[in-house]
Amino acid sequence: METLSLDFHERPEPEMSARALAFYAAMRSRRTVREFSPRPVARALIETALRTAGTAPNGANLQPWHFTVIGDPAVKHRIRMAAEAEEREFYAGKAPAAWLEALAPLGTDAHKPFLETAPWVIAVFAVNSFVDATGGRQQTYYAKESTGIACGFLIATLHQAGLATLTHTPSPMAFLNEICGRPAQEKPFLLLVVGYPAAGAKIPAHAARKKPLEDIATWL
Ligand code: IYR
Repeated sequence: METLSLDFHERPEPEMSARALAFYAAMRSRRTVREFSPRPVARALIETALRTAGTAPNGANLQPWHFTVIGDPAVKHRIRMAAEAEEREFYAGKAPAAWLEALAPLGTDAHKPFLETAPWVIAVFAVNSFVDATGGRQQTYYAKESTGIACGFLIATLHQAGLATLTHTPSPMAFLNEICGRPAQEKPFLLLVVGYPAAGAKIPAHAARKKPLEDIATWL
């Protein structure tokens, strides 16, 4: 195995605490936004956020993710139409009553105008296998987990940059393979809507309530 020296930068403990607290404070202010402004966002910002996503820990370092970044209004329109068709079925009866009840405090429905309003929509795919340099098919490992972590990095970076995001998961999402031209081995994972919030955008109060530490962690 070829090795490299680890570039580890040790910090004094007070600095460690201060940095952790500062990052927590920054992330705590993140909110999922559903009302977007059409204001453009520079492509370079999205590129940096995607490079960050690409640093996520993942199975066997096969980096089993693909991001299709959609800025073309015609493609965004197709995605909106396909997503709304799925969502209409979901809200009109496909979803179990308990699920709809859980969603009620968020006030969501089948209308997804943000898929056209926001400047960028990123379709994220978890890659289950790919064709390697020798032309053989290479299986990946933990594609979903890896892609989930990469999405966390992506969302955190975009928030840190000062942008709003919405993680959107119309179900099923197979239409994304066709629209984005991705092979069947790449499973649609989520749509990330990126942009500035609309002026005066509101969020459901419910979404701002985060569980206290005692409710999400135990110590042994
Ligand atoms: N995909 C639907 C429903 C939905 C599901 C969950 I779980 C949410 O947190 C929010 C919405 C929609 O986008 O409306």
